[in-house]
Amino acid sequence: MEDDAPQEGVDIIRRVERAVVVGVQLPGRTGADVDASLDELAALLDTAGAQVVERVVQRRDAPDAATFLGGGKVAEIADLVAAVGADAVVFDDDLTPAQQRTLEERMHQKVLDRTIVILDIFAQHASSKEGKAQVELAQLTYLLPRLRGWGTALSRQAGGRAAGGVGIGGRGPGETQLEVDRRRIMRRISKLRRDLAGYGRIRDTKASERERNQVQVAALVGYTNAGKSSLLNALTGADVAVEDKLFATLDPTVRRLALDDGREIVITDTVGFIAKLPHGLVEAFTSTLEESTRADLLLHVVDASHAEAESQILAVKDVLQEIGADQRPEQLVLNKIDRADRATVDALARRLRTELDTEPVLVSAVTGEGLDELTERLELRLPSLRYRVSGHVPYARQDLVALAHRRGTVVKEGYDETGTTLVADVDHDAALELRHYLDDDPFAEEPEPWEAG
Ligand SMILES: Nc1nc2c(ncn2[C@@H]2O[C@H](COP(=O)(O)OP(=O)(O)OP(=O)(O)O)[C@@H](O)[C@H]2O)c(=O)[nH]1
Ligand SMILES: [Mg+2]
Repeated sequence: MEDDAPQEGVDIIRRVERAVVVGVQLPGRTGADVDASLDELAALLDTAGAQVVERVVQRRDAPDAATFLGGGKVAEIADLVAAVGADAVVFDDDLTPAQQRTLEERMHQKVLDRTIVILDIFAQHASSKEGKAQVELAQLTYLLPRLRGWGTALSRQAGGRAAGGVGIGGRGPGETQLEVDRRRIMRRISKLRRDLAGYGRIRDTKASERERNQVQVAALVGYTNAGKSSLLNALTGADVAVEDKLFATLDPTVRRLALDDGREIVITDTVGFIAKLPHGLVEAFTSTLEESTRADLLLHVVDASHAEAESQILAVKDVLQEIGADQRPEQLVLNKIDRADRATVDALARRLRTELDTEPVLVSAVTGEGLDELTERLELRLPSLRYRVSGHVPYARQDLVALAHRRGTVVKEGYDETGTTLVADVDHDAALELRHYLDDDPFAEEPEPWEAG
């Protein structure tokens, strides 16, 4: 029973106000790379409600196995933390549980890494039941190997009542508190995995309904804050919350869009990606992200006004590969062109053309510039012969058989006394014209196209 209790996320960052951030410049990374990544960490902390008071960068050939940084640097940061009155040290790279523990001992202050910051933002923004379960799963997976260092206060908070109410008879003979906590958290993790599998099945059902109705899906994907939700709103008149914050959207939204050729398609908006996206989060959000692996077209939205636009594109491609969506057809959309100067955007588009062999569309979700071109591109890139129809066309309407040949692929054709039996793959409009002679109405579950228009 207790495992069903509603859970609150671990709010580590909300109790951090002033952070010192630490980056390491490893071979192959420039100082500018590290700076850009620290800028992003600062934005993440800001979104999470904490402020960066000091930055430290160390150049190293490799991270130190025990303390990530060198011993001298660790002592220096400990002094700095005391001097500026910081209440946490946040590393831009992931620390192992042992490194984290050692660093906390040496610096006498809370030590966090990028992953826990991202997890915390997700915890603050999750609103649906599924989203909350996904975040909690990711948090507990992160926490489990760190129980020893962070002590029971945190583990109880993270496991909520699952890890909490151990006072009364919770502990078996000879078990340490740590073992009890670990066991309870593992039980909670199994429960969350089961729940999430259930949500996944509901999603499967909806997706296969769409497949049966032959509705095509374009999925908005991209770096966090690129303007995915803004584009969804601009294209479909949806009212998804838009914010100049990272990871504003966690719950997927699905909206219909009528194309000029009469087709109705579906556009989905989902959680954004980021460089060094914690693996546990990807795993926890698999079912949400699978929405993109199924899409007929990925609309990869890029903030063209961002100095790191290109590395963000590559980071998104990495995540797409991780979730198995890298083979989907992809359309790059350079957004926020109202904010960038034209020469910069054109240069970016040119590089993408030569380096990635792709033709980006330039848009602004705010001014509406380029949106017509984007819908045209959607028409072009969504395969149009989506309707497998079969039926019997009377001889008086042989013009329709001709139409099927002209505008589609006829798979099977036969003749009897009254007309032609036909199986064909056709586009939307041809299916509409053939409609009354078909065995099954391909539009049965869609709104009447002329009403929707
Ligand atoms: N100037 C300008 N700002 C934009 C444009 N599109 C989005 N924005 C702004 O960029 C910020 C992020 O927009 P969102 O639509 O929330 O971005 P998102 O990709 O959905 O972000 P997450 O859901 O957080 O991953 C907001 O402040 C938007 O107002 C645009 O074309 N031009
Ligand atoms: Mg969004």
